[in-house]
Amino acid sequence: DVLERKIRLSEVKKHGPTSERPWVIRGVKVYDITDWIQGHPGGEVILRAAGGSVDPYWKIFGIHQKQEVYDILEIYLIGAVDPQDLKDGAVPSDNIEDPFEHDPKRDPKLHQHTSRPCNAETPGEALATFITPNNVFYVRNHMWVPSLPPNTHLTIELPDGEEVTYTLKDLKEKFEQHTITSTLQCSGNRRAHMTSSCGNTSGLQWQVGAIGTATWTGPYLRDILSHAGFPVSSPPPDAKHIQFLGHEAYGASIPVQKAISPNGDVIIAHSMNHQPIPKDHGYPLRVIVPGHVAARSVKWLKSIVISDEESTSQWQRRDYKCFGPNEVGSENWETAKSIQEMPVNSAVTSITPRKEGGFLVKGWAYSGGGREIVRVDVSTDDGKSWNQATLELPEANMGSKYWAWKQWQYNIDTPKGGSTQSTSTEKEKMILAVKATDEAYNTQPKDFQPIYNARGNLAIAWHRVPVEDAV
Ligand code: MTE
Ligand code: MO
Repeated sequence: DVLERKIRLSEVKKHGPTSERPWVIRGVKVYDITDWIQGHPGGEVILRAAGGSVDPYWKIFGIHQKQEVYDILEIYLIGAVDPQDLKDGAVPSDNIEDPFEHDPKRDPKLHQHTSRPCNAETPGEALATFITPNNVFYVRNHMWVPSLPPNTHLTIELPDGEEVTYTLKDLKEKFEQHTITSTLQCSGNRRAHMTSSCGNTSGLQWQVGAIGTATWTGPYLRDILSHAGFPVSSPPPDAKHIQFLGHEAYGASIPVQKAISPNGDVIIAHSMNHQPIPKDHGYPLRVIVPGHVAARSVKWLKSIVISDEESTSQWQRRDYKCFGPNEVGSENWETAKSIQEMPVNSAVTSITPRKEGGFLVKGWAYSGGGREIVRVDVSTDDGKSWNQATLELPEANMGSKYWAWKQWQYNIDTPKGGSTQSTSTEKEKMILAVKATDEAYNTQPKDFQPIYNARGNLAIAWHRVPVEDAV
């Protein structure tokens, strides 16, 4: 019986991520995963746990809490942890690595949905400014925050398999630097609104703050690819996707056209609002794909692969796709398109009573693909009549297209004029509704039901708010 082999924790520790034969512990059993790494669906991420317990990592990925996964692992069983090293029959917790040990402290003003991994949205006040300050920029982490030295390397893998590596210094000094202002929005922004209209969606219940705008600085990806030897003006036909891999194992990809287009403005950023990118947002390097869903703007960027296929990560092949309202449990993940450019969306972020009566309403509006917001319509009777909000026109260098949101304002005068406080019945009647239109004249649907999808992605119906909810 293999379990008769007793293995000391100190011995397991020697079989860490860089050893020739990496081992992991699950419960009190020890496994040699060397031959599994190639076949592990999550790739090399499992090495993060090598030399110690895999349990805290597998807790993060619910996908592992299945018998079939445990059965696979059982193939690689080599022994049990020596009872001398156990406490109450388990590996003592001070011997178990905490995946989140390098996570930074977060600003208490962020509205946290989860802390491990950190998922936190930008508070209303911070959504009212064109540039979102770094400390309150929303955080969407699928895993832990990797701790990286300032001079990590970025590797580019060309279609023929050749690799070219750049240091951060190279990226800052060998290439022309570009600064562009771009919005990032999570595909799940406003999911909570879809849930309250339709009853049920799975995923983080974001309100209106999984969006933000920052100024990003770094070289163009196009220039780096070209320098590495990729013919950006005449790409070979089998070079179809640019895959990005993060240091903690997150991965995603974009079509090659977006990466090489002189109007794509894809940046390998080292600065966010003229500061080194904060840890939560990808320190020291992240890709910024303006106009696309933020899921493609991979943080803690480790490598870039030019490929004939999309990234094989679950974040490319599964999570960020959309389906018809009836396709619940019958989703065809193979044929559905990955979300790339974002559709038009808008939201109310604050309703403030004015001294002179009435209310000042503020919000944002954004569309993907560099399509500028051209109009925001506001109704105070749930869509029977409409007026236009005032759009703010900030001065910002967005590069070749309109990559940022627009802030808007709208004044609601007190119904029937005069009184400082509207009566409660007047307020009850007042349902504020907002919709935006982009330069392609795309606009938002009225209701969530026809765009319902079980994952709650792309929640873009009119934002409707009873004014009595004003804060
Ligand atoms: N990159 C890595 N490496 N890991 C991640 O978890 N999350 C993605 C994207 N890039 C993610 C990532 C998603 S879904 C979003 S919405 C944005 O990063 C969030 O970026 P932010 O945290 O800087 O706001
Ligand atoms: Mo996201």
